[in-house]
Amino acid sequence: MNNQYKKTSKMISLILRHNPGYINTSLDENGWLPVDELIIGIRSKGINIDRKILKEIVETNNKKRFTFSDDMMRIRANQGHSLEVDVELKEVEPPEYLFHGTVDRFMQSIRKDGLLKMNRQHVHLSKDRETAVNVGSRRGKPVILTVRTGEMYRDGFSFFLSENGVWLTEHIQPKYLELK
Ligand code: HQG
Repeated sequence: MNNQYKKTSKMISLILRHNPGYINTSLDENGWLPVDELIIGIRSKGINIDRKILKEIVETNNKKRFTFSDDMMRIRANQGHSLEVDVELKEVEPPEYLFHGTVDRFMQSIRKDGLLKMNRQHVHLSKDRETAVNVGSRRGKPVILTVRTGEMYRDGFSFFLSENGVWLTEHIQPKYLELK
């Protein structure tokens, strides 16, 4: 993806996950925004975009962050919201272990309170270590936590798998973390 597309993609993440007010609009309760409104809003920020470019950005997005409705009239982010929207996540039985990437400076608090969703709607987990390394690396030297998700599921906790393969849950108590 070229730099201009990357910049536009970040703006779309901001609008569809956190702040549609940035382009004076709002999402519906399921997180959808009319495609035309998004295009007009992005253009108002001086960025060149049309349906074809938007489709290309959605298709080439490295994490498949966005989805069009079947009729291509609306668009939403698959996960990662801080806004309270219901993206109709599928509840799924998780594998025995999932991973979370963080950094050492948060570990004292994580040992005490477990993993919290902080500003987002869920705690984010990945099925492979490599993804967790990338997530943690956004903040510094990554610390990778292994979560006993199978045990959590058997204890009655719910897990969701987003359209783009991110595992989500409400909270992870410290007792489910493999801590040395
Ligand atoms: C930490 C990106 C202190 C947590 C990524 C994380 C991911 C605690 C931060 C997605 C804590 C929250 C999500 C506690 C958790 N005390 N710190 N008790 N519990 N934390 O960004 O998982 O590019 O909301 O470890 O790739 O880092 O946006 O979550 O460091 O998939 O699509 O609090 O965002 O994807 O940070 O990242 P975030 P995350 P996108």
